[in-house]
Amino acid sequence: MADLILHHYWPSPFAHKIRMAMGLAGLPWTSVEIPRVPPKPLLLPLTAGYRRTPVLQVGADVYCDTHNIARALADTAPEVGERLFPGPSRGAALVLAEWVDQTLFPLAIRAVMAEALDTASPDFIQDRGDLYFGPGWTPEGLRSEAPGVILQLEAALGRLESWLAGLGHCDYRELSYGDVAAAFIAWFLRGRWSRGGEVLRHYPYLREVESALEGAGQQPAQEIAAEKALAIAAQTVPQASTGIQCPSDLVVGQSVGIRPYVRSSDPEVFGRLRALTSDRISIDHEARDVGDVVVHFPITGYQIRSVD
Ligand SMILES: N[C@@H](CCC(=O)N[C@@H](CS)C(=O)NCC(=O)O)C(=O)O
Repeated sequence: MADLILHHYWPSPFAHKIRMAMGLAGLPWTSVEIPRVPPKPLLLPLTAGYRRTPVLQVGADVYCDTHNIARALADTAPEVGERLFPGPSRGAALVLAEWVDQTLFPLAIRAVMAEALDTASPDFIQDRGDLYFGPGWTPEGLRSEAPGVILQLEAALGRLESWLAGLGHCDYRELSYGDVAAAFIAWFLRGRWSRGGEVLRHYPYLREVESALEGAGQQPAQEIAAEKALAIAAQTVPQASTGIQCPSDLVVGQSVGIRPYVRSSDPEVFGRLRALTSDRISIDHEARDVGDVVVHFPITGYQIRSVD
């Protein structure tokens, strides 16, 4: 198997989730550090314009979004899949991970950003506000909603705690990707929100999962420059198969547009459909410096349309 190259920056909570997942899976990985804000000229040729973090590159196959990346990691070998999703834990882990990202993270990012309004650079605030809250958001609105958001955040953390309390883990009897998906929120709140440490004291099961995964996967096997990662893509042939494997009107070779199904400033990404399954869409993309690559997105959380 080609090296697992993670395009990321260290403070990214979603990248932290994938670093922990690779640690739990026992997978060595290669680090490429990318900028925290656009422009990202050495990332976008690989992703057809998708700008979020992290992105996993395996040769000339490029996986966007952590849910998609987690499944790609699990598919690298049966024993890796078993470490990420032991026994029957896969369904619970993926459902919990999606709930964390769709319900808990939007509350956490609001609490963190409301506080960061006073300290972070205006450019960073504008970029992240547009990305996470969509057009029309205002700093005043974010600030005035913060107390209610924090109440919701604590209620959601309580719900997560009651899930973990059942078995001490997300599911089954060992750590799984579901625990990784819970731990990254704790890592984010503790590190980026002044009240994080105090609030987390009320959730001992979440803290236990957080400490069980502390440090997991945070040491890359090697670090390479982004230029080298592009050259690796250019020298490699994509491995992704071709075909439509679920009921759909879409056909191989047609143009499609893909963008996150949330109010945000994310650009739509375009490409020629190469493969479609019930949980992944793969497009052919060609760009200078990388040649032909295949970019993979998950289906849930993304809106796909035909643009022919
Ligand atoms: N649904 C995406 C969300 C990823 C995401 O929002 N990542 C943040 C960083 S933690 C991001 O992209 N921030 C803007 C950027 O890096 O340009 C996933 O699961 O990968």
